[in-house]
Amino acid sequence: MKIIVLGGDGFCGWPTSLHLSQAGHDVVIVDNLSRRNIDNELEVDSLTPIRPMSVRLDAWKELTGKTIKFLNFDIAKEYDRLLNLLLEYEPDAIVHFAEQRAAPYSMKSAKHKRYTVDNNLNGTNNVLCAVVESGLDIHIVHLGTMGVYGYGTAGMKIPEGYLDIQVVTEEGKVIEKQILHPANPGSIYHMTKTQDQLFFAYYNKNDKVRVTDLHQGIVWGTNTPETGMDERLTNRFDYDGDYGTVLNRFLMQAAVGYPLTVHGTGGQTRAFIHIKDTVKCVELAITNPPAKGERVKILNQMTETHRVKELAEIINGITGAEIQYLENPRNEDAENDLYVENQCFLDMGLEPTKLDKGLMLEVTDIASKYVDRCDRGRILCTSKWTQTSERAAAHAAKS
Ligand code: NAD
Ligand code: USQ
Repeated sequence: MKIIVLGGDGFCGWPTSLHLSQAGHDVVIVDNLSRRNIDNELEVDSLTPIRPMSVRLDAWKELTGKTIKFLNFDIAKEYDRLLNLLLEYEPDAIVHFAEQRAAPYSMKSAKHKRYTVDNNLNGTNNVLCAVVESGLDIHIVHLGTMGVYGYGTAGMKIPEGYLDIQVVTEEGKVIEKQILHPANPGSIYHMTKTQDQLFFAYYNKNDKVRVTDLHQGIVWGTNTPETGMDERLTNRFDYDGDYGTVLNRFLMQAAVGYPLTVHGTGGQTRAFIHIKDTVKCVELAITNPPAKGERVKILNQMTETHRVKELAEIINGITGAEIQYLENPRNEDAENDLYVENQCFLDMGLEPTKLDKGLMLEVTDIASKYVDRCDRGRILCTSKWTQTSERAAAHAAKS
């Protein structure tokens, strides 16, 4: 198949591009390198040394004989380039990773909130508009998030996108329906993903665009068989307080001797998936597309759930790392249970990679190898969900 990977330089996009290329697909990466620029803004760097795109792609060609083309442009701003690419390349599928994906970054300031909304919503709308304007029947596979649902349920499993409901009419007749699961975002970033869902539902209804939306949990791990082939192909490893995600952060903290930073009581339960399964799920989604006219296919892309505190205790048990309970910078429930339906991927043949001591040590090994690249001053999460601005404080003082 001919596949465009939007955001193919990122943590999930790079290993996915290599996995698809290795599987025999023709891959074109589009990325504006905004993630690398955000590292410059935050004065932090991936724990693993990631190479420039040309070095990555030359190494891939040298090792496998396969060519991946790279185009550097902004899908949220350069609509004509996106449309022309579709018209010239005529892809079968587009995988859309190209969004600002960190909740803490999206909550840092008004500027960061506005950037996240502008980038994510315009990017997704441009992709959909371009597919419609191209007249081509391109399958869009989008990376969404488990966070669109919120993390609580009424005791039932969170379904794959659609909720069964019963409505009672004035005459007392019970009507059964399926609706998009109510959205309950916990950050501006997560809110953009709930809006993405509405774009997909609309363009699917109006233009019959074929879309698969993958509601992914927190991705952990670093390398896949392909990125592990050579150091020049190494995947990025985010550990800082804005972009590092909880399990990789804890594993890296254990490796560098930093107390594990549990927010609040650590009672938050979240869904997880290993990066090796992310790339397999995306391939499964591409090779099992919805039919023309079928509603948006929503799949929960996760393999297990864990409580944050439980993760810290597991890592403490393996490495002896100290656990520190910190005031939670986020506005989120202190405790929640989470049950998630993920039968669709299991039915397609996914064999989940579960949390396992060996795999966790693989991550701490990587972290230990690059310990000298760690800036300990960037570990703590400093982005707060609610802030009293100087102006609000001044108004409060006046009244
Ligand atoms: P990432 O930031 O590492 O990668 C995103 C890539 O997209 C970056 O290389 C960035 O430069 C590029 N990009 C962003 N905006 C762009 C634009 N306007 N034009 C062109 N390129 C642009 O993030 P990731 O961790 O690889 O996540 C990829 C996707 O998966 C995101 O949409 C994210 O919401 C979703 N996701 C990630 C996780 C996770 O744990 N990492 C979990 C669930 C869902
Ligand atoms: N947490 C800690 N200590 C830390 C870091 C985080 O206790 O040092 C807690 C947070 O307070 C939160 C939980 O761990 O309760 C998860 O935080 P996270 O940063 O690992 O994940 P999150 O902000 O939800 O975002 C990540 C990705 C995002 C993706 C989402 C999937 O960055 O792109 O959409 O996971 S999900 O969580 O399922 O919505």
